[in-house]
Amino acid sequence: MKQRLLFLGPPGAGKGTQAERLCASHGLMHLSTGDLLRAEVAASSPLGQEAAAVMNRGELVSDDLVLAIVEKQLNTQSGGWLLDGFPRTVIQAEALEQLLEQLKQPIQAVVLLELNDAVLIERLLSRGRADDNETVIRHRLEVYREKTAPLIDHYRHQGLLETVEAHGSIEAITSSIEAVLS
Ligand code: B4P
Repeated sequence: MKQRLLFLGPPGAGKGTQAERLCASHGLMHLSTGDLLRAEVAASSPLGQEAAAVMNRGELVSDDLVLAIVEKQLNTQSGGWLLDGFPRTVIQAEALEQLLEQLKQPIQAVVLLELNDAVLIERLLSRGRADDNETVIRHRLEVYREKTAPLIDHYRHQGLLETVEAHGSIEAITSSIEAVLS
């Protein structure tokens, strides 16, 4: 299976859920910018205090802050990895490409998890995280369309994009992802 991967998709598509399963069974490092930011928030670090308010409004944390976190993690990694929820803007994608060029570790595939808004909203409301109320969720979907969705064409043009329908059981979706990455 391919070893250097990105997961792209709207909030609630199941990026975190699928990334955890795939990394556990294929020995990849799971790098979730959402999880890393939530850990900073839980630790009440200066970075976490800055990120908490932004995340609870459904906005994106600044590119500089997220890039610093990712760079630190990738610099210490020699095996395969899966970036979950990063990049989320064209600026983050371009910075990532530069970093990976230096590390001589190009991306091998980008998996886009696709799901309609009604199911996304239903899933997030039942997850019930601090940033999961309906007003904030709708705003996160708008931010996704405006800032993250342009990355779909960006990676399609590079011939890296694989699209997976993210509706159905968790196990069936994992199998579909493994099939496009084999
Ligand atoms: P993330 O932590 O990345 O989370 P997400 O996009 O909301 O959810 P994900 O798609 O991972 O869904 P999950 O598996 O949990 O982002 C949170 C915030 O962090 C952002 O809004 C932003 O503020 C900040 N952030 C993160 N990265 C950033 C970056 N690069 N730049 C700037 N800001 C950044 O699944 C959702 C729910 O569905 C779960 O309850 C799950 O159990 C359920 N589920 C999953 N698959 C299912 C299935 N097949 N059937 C039924 N339920 C399912």
